Amino acid sequence: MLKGALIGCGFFAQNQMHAWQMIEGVQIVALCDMDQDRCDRTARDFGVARTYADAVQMMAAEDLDFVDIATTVGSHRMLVQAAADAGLHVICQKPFAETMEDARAMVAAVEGAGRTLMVHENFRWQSAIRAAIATLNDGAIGTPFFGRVSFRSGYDVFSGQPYLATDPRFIIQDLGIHILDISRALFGDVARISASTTRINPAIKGEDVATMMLDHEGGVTSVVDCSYATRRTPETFPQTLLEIDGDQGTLRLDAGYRLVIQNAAGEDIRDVAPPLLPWAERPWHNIQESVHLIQAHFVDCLRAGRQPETSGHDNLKTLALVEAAYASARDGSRVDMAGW
Ligand code: NAD
Ligand code: 89V
Repeated sequence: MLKGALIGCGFFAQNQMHAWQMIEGVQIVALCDMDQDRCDRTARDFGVARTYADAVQMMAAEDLDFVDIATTVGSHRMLVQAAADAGLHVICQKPFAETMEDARAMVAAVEGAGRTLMVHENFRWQSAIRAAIATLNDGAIGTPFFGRVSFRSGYDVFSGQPYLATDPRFIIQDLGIHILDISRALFGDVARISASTTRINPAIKGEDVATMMLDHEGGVTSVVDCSYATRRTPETFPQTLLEIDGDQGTLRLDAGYRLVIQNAAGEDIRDVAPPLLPWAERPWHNIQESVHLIQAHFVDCLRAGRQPETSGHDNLKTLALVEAAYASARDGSRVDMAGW
């Protein structure tokens, strides 16, 4: 039995607790949150016996294999370092770090302790995105040369996650990070990026629209476009839509989880909608299912002693794109990723 502890019992951690309960051979034996009420409520809801206000005390007192860090980004470096010092494996929520320096330090700390570090970068684990990746890798449209990876919505994310309205960085750091990571999962690593951003919603501090252009090392050009200022019907939150051109066909992931493949064989339309897990709620069920899939992957990797697909090391490349996109939006440059 793998024994874990959850740190941070807030808005999103409830999904993580539901998902841990679905995975055989794993038990969350302790919870930690500085907010006693949240911690107690989560302990009651999920039948966890022991709670702590201090993560370092918890790691010292409990016999753990891993910690699941579900706090917001400001606390990640301290908590990951403490977990490495305690010799524990780590799964940590995105955004992994606020700076590349923090991210590299965390990767080095866990690697130095000989443990596994995975970033909870779950969007590439959504079943519709997995279906698109598999179709592309099967060669159904030949060699891709263009991709559009698009997330446009008017959904009110601020009521569930109020901190998103007050952070000077919003859409690239919170949501764009997922969409950039999907582009990497589809088309590989990136040689250059440029970005422009704007803020439409006057009630928030950061940017809520970002349009980015990526030159991938393998030759694909992708456009990654994100907006939380888009009033559309039907509202597609939280779907990522795709349009990919290859030298032998096209692939689209349309609204409603409809995967459309056109090639010399004709047109193939597949329903790739995620299942509605018993504890999930529309429209979040897409994200909620990916939480189960990514946590199951973490456990598989621990058991097999292999690196997770979205390891801390891998996530440095996604984080570098976030930083480079902000730099490009600030000064109008096209950023060469070689230096990052
Ligand atoms: P939240 O503010 O609701 O919850 C965070 C909790 O962590 C709070 O209860 C807080 O008291 C606790 N906390 C903070 N620092 C702590 C510390 N040092 N020790 C113990 N407890 C501490 O935040 P949230 O909306 O649940 O977001 C958490 C993280 O999850 C964020 O990084 C966010 O970006 C991410 N998130 C990811 C997804 C996804 O799909 N991957 C979706 C939503 C949120
Ligand atoms: O996944 C996230 O980090 C969320 C959301 C999808 C709502 O942007 O903040």
